Amino acid sequence: MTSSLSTLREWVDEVASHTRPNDIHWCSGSDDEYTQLIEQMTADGTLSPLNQDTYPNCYLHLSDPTDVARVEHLTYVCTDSQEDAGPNNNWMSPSEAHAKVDALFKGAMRGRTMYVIPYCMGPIDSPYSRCGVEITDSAYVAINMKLMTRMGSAALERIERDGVFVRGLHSTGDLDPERRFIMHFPAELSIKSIGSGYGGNALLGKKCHALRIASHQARAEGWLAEHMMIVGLENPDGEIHYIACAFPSACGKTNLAMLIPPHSLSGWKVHTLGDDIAWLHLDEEGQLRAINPESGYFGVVPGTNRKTNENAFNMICSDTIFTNVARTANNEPWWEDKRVGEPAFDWQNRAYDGSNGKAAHPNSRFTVAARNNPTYSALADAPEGVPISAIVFGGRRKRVAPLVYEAKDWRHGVLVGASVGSETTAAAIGEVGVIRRDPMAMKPFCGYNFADYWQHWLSFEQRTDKLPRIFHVNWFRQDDDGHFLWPGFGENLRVLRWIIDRCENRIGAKETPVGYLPEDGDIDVSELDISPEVMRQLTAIDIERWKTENEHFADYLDTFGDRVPDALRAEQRRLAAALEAAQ
Ligand code: SAT
Ligand code: MN
Repeated sequence: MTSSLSTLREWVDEVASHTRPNDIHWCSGSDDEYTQLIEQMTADGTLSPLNQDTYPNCYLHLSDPTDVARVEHLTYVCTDSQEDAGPNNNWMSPSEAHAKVDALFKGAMRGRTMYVIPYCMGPIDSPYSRCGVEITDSAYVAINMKLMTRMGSAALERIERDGVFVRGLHSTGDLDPERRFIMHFPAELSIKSIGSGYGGNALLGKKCHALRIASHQARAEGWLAEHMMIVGLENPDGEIHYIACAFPSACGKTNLAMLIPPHSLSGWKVHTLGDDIAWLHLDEEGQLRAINPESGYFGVVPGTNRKTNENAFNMICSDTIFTNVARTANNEPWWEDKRVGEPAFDWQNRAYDGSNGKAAHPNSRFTVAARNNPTYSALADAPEGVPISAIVFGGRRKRVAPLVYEAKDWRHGVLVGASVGSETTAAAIGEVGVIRRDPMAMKPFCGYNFADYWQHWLSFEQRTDKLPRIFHVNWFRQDDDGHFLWPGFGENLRVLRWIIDRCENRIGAKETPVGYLPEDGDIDVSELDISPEVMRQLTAIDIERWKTENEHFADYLDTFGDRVPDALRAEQRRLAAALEAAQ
């Protein structure tokens, strides 16, 4: 046995003797194993089959009602020095964190099966991919990991070749929020998560490994691990551009990644690479290339309908695990704004009569293999990934941020990314709808000090002259009555088309203090019921609001002290001066 596999076995033995499971199951990742786990979970009640005639191979899992989203306040980055974790993370010293959770893990798997899940993040034969092993006592985690990652024997073989893997230890514990912690140990390449069975808290390949631990590795190794979807857009001439977009959780990355072109752009084709995470590397020619480390989607269900995302709507009619949705009388899954059927039971399995709030939890989710997506790109499995033409940041903003603008250069683009603000959503526990700073949409996911992270972003400028252009979009602008000004969803392709035309130097732009904006008429709105006045509103810059925004951002930078890169501060001051001069 090679050293990495013997290290793995030793670790598994060590965990078993501490957590005391009834038995140990090494996941092979086979389809038979998946079917068997589903049968077992159906028998013990953790899953219930949905209507198998209309939703074949679809199942419903209802979580504990206190365990429905990521818990950012219980998520820690454990580095020797608190400064290295930065003000953007909760911090605990590694020794204290280990002691705290190890006490909770003691005997935690008694009476349960321990699953050992080897997985690969990224195409199995890509030099950019990285492996991990998650040990968990949750069969729900095992079946989700099968859909979300390349899991099982092939990953184990790669671990043997690589000699390294990220260790993730997970137990649902007793689900008591008082005994729930998600701990990251970047220097040890390890994660310990206890007390939650939900999504990003428990599927450790996702945010814990592919973002928090990977961002730390990426900094040391010269690449980027980002909260970005990746999509290829093919115009009627067959020219494809790949773009990577970073938006906070539940702001439409999945919808954008699989959008359906509107009628007036019906010659366009969409190729989905990923909906949540991108790993970006410079190749030998200095071109930035992206892979999606995941192989499935863990998407927000409410709001998915034939109009907003027909591809997703159809995709989740088979082979899907639903979490915390409601059910109709004939046992079909139901959610708010599904626009077909009526809820009979809510997400807590209570008869639904409208008096208990929403029928589906606002953060209810579907898990489905990416291959089920009708617009799945064949290149999603390409070891070399895809070349990125544009990076797009965005948030959910009623005001301030226009529909789209382009950064003046890479350095300014880093400022644009670092200053992203967004209204909070149901994807994390906490108040919904308040504006918070969410740099690069990585606030909950950057495994180290944001100041160092911005410096890392800035450093790419010295390494190549082929960097992609950087843009910012906002699909969520509202008028004074609270109506959305932009229709969003498939219509967003109109904006992406402008972005591609900019990348190809095919179209001019209006220079403003905040960056380049579309000239009147340059975003094609044919067949849309949207007046020139509304388009002007969507592409207008309110200098006073921007000044306030930029001042808030300067205050935010101050919270990172001396570690903030000078170049970023200089960009912030340049913007302040440009806004002043524009008055
Ligand atoms: O819960 S997850 O982190 O997996 C989903 C999300 O918040 O983006
Ligand atoms: Mn996400």
